[in-house]
Amino acid sequence: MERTPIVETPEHAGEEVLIRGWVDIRRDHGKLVFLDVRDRSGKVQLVILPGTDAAVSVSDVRSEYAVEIEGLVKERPERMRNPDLATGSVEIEAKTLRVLGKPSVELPIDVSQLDLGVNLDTLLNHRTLALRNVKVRAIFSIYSELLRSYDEAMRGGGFVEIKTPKILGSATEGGANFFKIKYFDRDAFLAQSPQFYKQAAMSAFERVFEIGTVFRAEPHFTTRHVNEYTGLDAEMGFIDGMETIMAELERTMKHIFRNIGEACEAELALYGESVPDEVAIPRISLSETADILRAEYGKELEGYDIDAEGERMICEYVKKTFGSDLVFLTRYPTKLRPFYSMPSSDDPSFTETFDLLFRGVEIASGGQRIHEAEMLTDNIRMFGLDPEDFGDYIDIFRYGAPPHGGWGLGSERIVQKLLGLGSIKEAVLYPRDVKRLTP
Ligand code: AMO
Repeated sequence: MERTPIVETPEHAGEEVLIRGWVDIRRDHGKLVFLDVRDRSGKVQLVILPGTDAAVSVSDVRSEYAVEIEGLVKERPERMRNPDLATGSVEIEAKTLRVLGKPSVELPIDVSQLDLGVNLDTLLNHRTLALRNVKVRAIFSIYSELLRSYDEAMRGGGFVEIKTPKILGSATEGGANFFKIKYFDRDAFLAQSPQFYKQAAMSAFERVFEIGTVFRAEPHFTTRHVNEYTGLDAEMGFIDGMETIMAELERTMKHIFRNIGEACEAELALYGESVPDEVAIPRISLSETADILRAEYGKELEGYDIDAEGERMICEYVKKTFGSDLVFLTRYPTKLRPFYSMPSSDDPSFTETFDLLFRGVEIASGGQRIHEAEMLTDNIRMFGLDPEDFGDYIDIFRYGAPPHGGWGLGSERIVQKLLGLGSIKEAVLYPRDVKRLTP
């Protein structure tokens, strides 16, 4: 008999089916045994009657056994239906039950509960098992839809997908947040962004995107940093200015949220969350932001350096004033942005750069880049760096490059804020932080 996905069992009422899945939970009622069995499509209740073949083989079956069952799909009386389950209208009367795989240890956590009720460390220590929990799985179903939608939005905009090297001969953007590794008989560095390579690829393909691993040696213990994350990057040429880039990112975010809203309704409902309303994303300059924070919250932005609290405040203000969960903050001071950022033509102490904030947290950084070799060389010097160390990078512009720019978007932060997760680590399958390298 062919396997029937559990979610389709109601279509087979009155027929025999074969299902495979994990035992979620076992309940014994006198001589009757009930099993909730789940597969990747859903969950259904099984009843095992005394005297059947299944009654013999079910004797030692417990939670998380992998099983195969043949049985009769029976309609349940109206009053006994479970409206929360797609399969709540049926029950399967098992005839045979075969154990395909079984736990050989006491399970450290009970994954059949809707809420696991364990702290973050326990959750991550038992990650592989925790992933079987319905709410934990929902995070990664949404994550999967996010990756697919980003890809779709980018291709739809004429962007070519690229993969850039993650083992580098020098630290990409300077700074101290890179990991040094042994590379045969010399040192190498793990890429802390695809920045230079995506600009190089832009100079040939005009529009490129990458979904890739980013390594950051940041010794932070925060709810929004991990040391390895997945960046959603883009770079585009022939722009009119940074507005072209923001418009493209806005289109992309709307596409992502629309898709997640449609494809992941059940997963969002488990968290009582929904995707942001589709309204225009406001653009507010850092100097306007400083005025707003001073007037509304009595907070001063020293040197326009906005901290996590300021980001939360401006998001709260934008939500109540414009009804938007997202906001672009623009024109960051030159000294707070990387050396490749394009200075604003009316005031070179500011740059044509932006951050995109979502529900209180920065999810993307981007901007227009310097595309002239001479200006870039001067800027590198101005930042106290040696142009000799950036020869390959400056070459991109020696060969002729158009006005361009792009963004780096943190995938895990999007999911964290979308579901209201306490820590970004809940949105990473196997997170890496200062202390954690396993599992
Ligand atoms: P930036 O360093 O701001 O910009 O990174 C871009 C986005 O990546 C995410 N992010 C992180 N997520 C999790 N853990 C971390 N430690 C972490 N650090 C950053 C954030 C952030 O907004 N090259 C530029 C981008 C560009 O201009 O194209 C860059 O890397 O969501």
